[in-house]
Amino acid sequence: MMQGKFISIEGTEGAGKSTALQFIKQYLTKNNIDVVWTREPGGTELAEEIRRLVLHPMSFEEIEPETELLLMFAARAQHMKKYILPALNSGKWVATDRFIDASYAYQGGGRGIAMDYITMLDKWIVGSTYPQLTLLLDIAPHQGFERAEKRGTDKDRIEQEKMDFFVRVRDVYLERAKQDPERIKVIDASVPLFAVENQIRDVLDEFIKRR
Ligand code: T5A
Repeated sequence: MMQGKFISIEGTEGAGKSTALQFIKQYLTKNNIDVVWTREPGGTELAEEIRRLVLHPMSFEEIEPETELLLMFAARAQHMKKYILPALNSGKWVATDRFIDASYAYQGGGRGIAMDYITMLDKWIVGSTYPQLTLLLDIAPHQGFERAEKRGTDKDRIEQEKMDFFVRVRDVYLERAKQDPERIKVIDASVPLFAVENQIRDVLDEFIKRR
């Protein structure tokens, strides 16, 4: 069966993922690559409902870290089977705004859930369908926050966390990049947009050469 390529984009809040995605879309389209776009949590109708539940809950009941983790993986299970795998199996490229690394960073780093539990779910739900390339947009949390503030949109439940939460999130992302430098490419997202795009272009050029 023909297999497409799988790319994920990660980063802490306000790192510029959505902005970078626009650039990546244009880059891949220019290179005649048939790519589909998606995001996590979300990507299917049901997974988007879970996203709303976890990021914008209607209830004031506090969501336990374990519940949050399992909801992320419930959404991911649906997303994998209904969207990602069929697209990859039909030879399409898939680019997702966040994926598995976010669970390690946010629920592991941010919430302090033992990594072994996350690894267990990872092996079960993601298995070998790992992105071949992950662009990690790295920025100091306070700078990301300033950018997100300027955007002026309402904060979701996770965005309302305190700064030290996002410091832990960033630490886990960077640690994972250190452990898997072949897959996770760290992009310095603190610089002006054109300089971020230059770094992304270099990584994508290299990735396309290897495909
Ligand atoms: N989550 C997700 C988990 O906890 N576990 C999981 O397993 C998964 C999958 C999802 C949330 O879910 C959590 C993580 C998240 O909290 P999300 O939709 O990914 O949320 O949204 P956020 O991370 O909140 O992303 P944001 O939309 O807030 O930020 P972006 O997309 O990183 O930033 P963007 O592109 O909107 O840029 C922010 C502002 O900065 C400007 C932009 O114009 C914009 O105004 N900007 C720049 N300014 C100057 N220089 C640059 N280089 C700039 N790049 C962008």
